[in-house]
Amino acid sequence: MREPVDLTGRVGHSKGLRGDYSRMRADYTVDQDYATYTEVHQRTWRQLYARQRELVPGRACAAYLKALDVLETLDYGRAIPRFDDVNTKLREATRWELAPVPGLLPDDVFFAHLAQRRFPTTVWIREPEEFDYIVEPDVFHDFFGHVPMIFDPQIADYLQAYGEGGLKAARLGGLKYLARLYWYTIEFGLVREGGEPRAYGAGILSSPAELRHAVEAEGSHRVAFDLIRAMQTRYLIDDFQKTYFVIDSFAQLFEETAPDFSLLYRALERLPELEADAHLPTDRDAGR
Ligand code: HBI
Ligand code: FE
Repeated sequence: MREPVDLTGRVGHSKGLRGDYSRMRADYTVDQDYATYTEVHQRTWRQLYARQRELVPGRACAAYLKALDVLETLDYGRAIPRFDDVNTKLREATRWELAPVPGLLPDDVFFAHLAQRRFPTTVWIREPEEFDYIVEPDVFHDFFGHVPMIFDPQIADYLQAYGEGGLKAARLGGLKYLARLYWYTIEFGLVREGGEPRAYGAGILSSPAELRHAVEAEGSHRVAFDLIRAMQTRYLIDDFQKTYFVIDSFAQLFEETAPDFSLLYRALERLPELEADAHLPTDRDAGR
């Protein structure tokens, strides 16, 4: 049994956040109190799942679809998943587990969990009137968007390395660069498969409209992944992304982000920040 993440609770962290942080443990985890899900919550899950499940073939990457097949042996689409059931499969696949949390965590807490191969996963689900859009990640965003990707060994190792790097970045003043890297890969990343862009980012995979916009729309700005370019580029949290970075493989992502980032942060301090919709002559177009 790994020692629990030893982090002092933050006073005031949860101000304005949606979840119930009042009963969380020192490491910000809570119990998934399955009995608290109502029939309305379960119906919301089934409807969100059914709609998105139709859209992912031909748009999500192969690793995602392969993991969804495994998860659907747990009747994944029929009801809000039980952490224990999914953790049994996930541990088997990549030695990761999901940690039930009330919602967004402070960066350093989030990184500490990732560094120990634990993915903080929100326990609450959106209300029916939020069916098409929520600001904070809910159980559908996490379980439908993130969880299948953690079944891929390369992504699993990248996420752990990202967590370790995050703890270091916090000390080196590199947090905002690392947050952009997370955003343009784990949340909104595309990977090229058979010459075509396919989604591996959870924010794309869990959104019906953005899945089409990112993967198929003619006008979307898709550029070949470039670590510095991604870390320089601001991102939008309440609209489709203006730029999508396309990797050739998860191995490429893992290898390009393996080196120590300390020197990178110092170089980035001297480079201009780029707007989300910037188009540079050096951008290698990653087409349709
Ligand atoms: N907390 N629960 C949760 N889930 C996230 O995806 C998350 C987070 N805290 C911070 C965060 N993501 C991003 O700022 C990362 O860049 C660290
Ligand atoms: Fe997310």
